[in-house]
Amino acid sequence: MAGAGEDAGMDAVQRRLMFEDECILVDEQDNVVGHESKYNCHLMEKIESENLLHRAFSVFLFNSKYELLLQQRSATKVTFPLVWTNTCCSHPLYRESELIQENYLGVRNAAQRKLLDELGIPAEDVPVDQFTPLGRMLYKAPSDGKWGEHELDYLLFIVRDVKLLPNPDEVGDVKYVSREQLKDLVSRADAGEDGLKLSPWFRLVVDNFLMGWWDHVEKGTLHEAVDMETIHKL
Ligand code: DMA
Ligand code: MN
Repeated sequence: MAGAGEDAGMDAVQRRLMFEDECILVDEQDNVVGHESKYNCHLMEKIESENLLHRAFSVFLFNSKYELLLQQRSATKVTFPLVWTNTCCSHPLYRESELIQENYLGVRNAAQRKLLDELGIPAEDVPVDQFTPLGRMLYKAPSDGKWGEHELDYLLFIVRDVKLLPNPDEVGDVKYVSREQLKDLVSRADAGEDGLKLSPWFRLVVDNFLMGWWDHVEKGTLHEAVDMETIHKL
């Protein structure tokens, strides 16, 4: 099924990451149970036949005006190209620095790595201790026939003004949005406006958590919203 020939059209940068990145496999309680290539972790056929579930993170970065930074994924992404989504998403990798469970340091390190890689945000603008892990959600979402996600996703919030230099291999466009602008974007995506799509995981966060958490961002009370005990199965 997944012969190399079928991937002939895959972007070279994204292909390299598909085989270089080794994702962390977890069970539904988020215990580490192994590791597997990013490629295999995102093949729907493997996800279904081997029930592969991997660890991921989603960063929501707000500026000091409490606007949320969104990114449009590049056209060359293998999964969910061109969709609009939260600031930055990826996977902690199966390596010592990103497996550290204490205070979620592994996930924080991965988030700092990918904010630089995708958006050119210098590490000093996003110190690892400035992320607030708010919760975890488990979801499955097909991208197209072949590819998809099945993730246990750490939701990390951070409020910082940052320097940005988006990497065109990863990011098509970026913009900061107010709540009203986000609501408008969601309505337009729901109405099927041409070319405007939101990622399924961002949509789950918008529908289940985001507006309440945004209140906490504005009031400076994010710590009150933290629930790292529950794994929300959505
Ligand atoms: C994967 O993001 C993580 C989530 C929460 C969807 P991604 O496809 O952007 O990962 P990467 O940037 O590593 O390709
Ligand atoms: Mn994934």
